[in-house]
Amino acid sequence: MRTEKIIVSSLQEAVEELKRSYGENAVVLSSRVIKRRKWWFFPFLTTTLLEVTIGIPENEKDFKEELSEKLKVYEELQHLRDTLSKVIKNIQTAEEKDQNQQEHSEEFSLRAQRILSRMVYRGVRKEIAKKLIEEACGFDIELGKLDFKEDVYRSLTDSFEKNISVEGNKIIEQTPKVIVLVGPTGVGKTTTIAKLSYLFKRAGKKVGVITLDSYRVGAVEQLRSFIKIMELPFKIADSPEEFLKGIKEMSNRDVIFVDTAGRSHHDKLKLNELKPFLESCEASIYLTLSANLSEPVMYEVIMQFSIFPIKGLVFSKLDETSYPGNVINVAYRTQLPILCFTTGQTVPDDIVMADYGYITKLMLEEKHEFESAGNSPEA
Ligand SMILES: Nc1nc2c(ncn2[C@@H]2O[C@H](COP(=O)(O)OP(=O)(O)O)[C@@H](O)[C@H]2O)c(=O)[nH]1
Ligand SMILES: [Mg+2]
Repeated sequence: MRTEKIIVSSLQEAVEELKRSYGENAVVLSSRVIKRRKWWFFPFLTTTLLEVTIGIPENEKDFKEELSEKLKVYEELQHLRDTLSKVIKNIQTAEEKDQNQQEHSEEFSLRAQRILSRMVYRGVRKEIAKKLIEEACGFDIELGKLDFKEDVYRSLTDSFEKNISVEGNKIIEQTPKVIVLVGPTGVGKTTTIAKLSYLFKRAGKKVGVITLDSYRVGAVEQLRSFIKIMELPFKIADSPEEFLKGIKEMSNRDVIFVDTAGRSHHDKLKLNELKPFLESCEASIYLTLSANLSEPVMYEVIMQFSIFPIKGLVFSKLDETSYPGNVINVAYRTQLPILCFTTGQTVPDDIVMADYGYITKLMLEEKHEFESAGNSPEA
């Protein structure tokens, strides 16, 4: 730190001068009062001033400039990175689109090619997307190519109907007596049971709920509070006997939802513990898969849970993925019917009973809105 002396008339002036001439980091080290003659020929007339010693950090100016230069570089780098990632994404999309469209330009009409590449971009495997589009199309003599039989939405919905199975709302009409949700921890089983209970109750069904999840702290309370609001009978069971007793007590109900502990799909022993519960009644068992899992992981979970007779699938957390094509691939390949989709954390709103219109919307819309299907989107 180097020092300098300045003469000022007040400390206030010293501080102002300091800031103005030496920057924010200069400091007052000391000060002393001095007398100065006003005019040389009247030596007895003096004025009182302050001599202030200030300390100025060495290379302060250089350091600040360097820092601001560096920050500028970082900002530019960040900007460049953002731009690059956008560009790469666009190039990939554009390349994929071009490739898909070129590959199929002989076979499909332009609008069919466009929908095909959109589906592939959204995660549907190319061979599955192609099969689905082919079924949605007929041969157009004028074009000399395959084109959608009707409007895009209608044609694609028909094709999904032929290739994928859904339970949808019909399960509310012909409800099985016992519906069980199994699946990995945290996938959304308990939340989904609460949503389903509401939907079935709203449709006039007598609903009961049993939970086998007495392991996790708070798990029972979470469900109990939903069920209490809905004024539904609720039981906790931790042995097959208690479970059967609960089922018996609720025999006047149209449907009993059974929530299970979210056990790790790697944990075979604990999965096996569930078996005697479920074998003791004729339960319809649905496996809950989070839509944001990768396709191979979904198959792995299905394999692990296939110690149970899985009747169908629930896809949760659809709101957490931009690539719902996974869901189509898994439903197409396993031919397991989809019971419902869940689309957020809010009970009871964030659920859609699976239907073909909704699946079509998932594929066609750039940003899918999560309300139940009904209106056909522009494609
Ligand atoms: N984003 C999102 N979160 C969900 C959804 N369903 C459940 N969750 C959240 O996932 C977490 C675990 O849910 P829970 O029902 O306790 O899972 P469980 O362990 O399978 O019973 C909670 O924070 C839920 O709010 C969904 O559809 N979307
Ligand atoms: Mg739970």
